[in-house]
Amino acid sequence: ARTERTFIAVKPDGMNRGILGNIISRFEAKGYKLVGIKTLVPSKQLAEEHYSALKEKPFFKDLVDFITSGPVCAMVWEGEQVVVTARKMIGETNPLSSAPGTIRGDFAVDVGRNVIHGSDAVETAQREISLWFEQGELTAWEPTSAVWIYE
Ligand code: DAT
Ligand code: MG
Repeated sequence: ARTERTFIAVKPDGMNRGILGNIISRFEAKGYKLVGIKTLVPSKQLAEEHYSALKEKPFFKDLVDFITSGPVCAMVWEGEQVVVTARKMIGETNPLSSAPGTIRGDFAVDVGRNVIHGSDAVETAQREISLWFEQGELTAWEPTSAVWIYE
């Protein structure tokens, strides 16, 4: 379970607002391991595939337009129960419902500008990681801190 991985993406609002470093710091400080990171402006095809489960939603077009409107920082983080824990760290989908101390609770107001994406389940994470990253872009490594994070 220490090798569970999740897909995290800081959206164009988070990039433009200069909070990428703060967000990365939270996952690092928690004890999770960064195994993949890159910036890109996603293509419409990638965005539509990423959000394909939402294609019937009324906000789908706005969502795709927004995520393709600027840079995204795509990341893969690894660790014990990282999928569900990252979702807790991110907060509720609607930032006005997100608790203070969560990323959306601290940095966002509108649901359409909620700063960050995180996979909602282990299977979703595997799908999203393979959609956004090639296998060779992911780095298996053992931080020297591991013995101080896991007993
Ligand atoms: P999450 O990003 O918390 O997993 P989701 O998968 O339900 O939420 O939706 C993906 C994104 O779509 C979400 O981050 C913001 C947007 N979105 C969701 N619900 C919305 C709504 N009711 N109105 C506008 N945008 C919405
Ligand atoms: Mg989702």
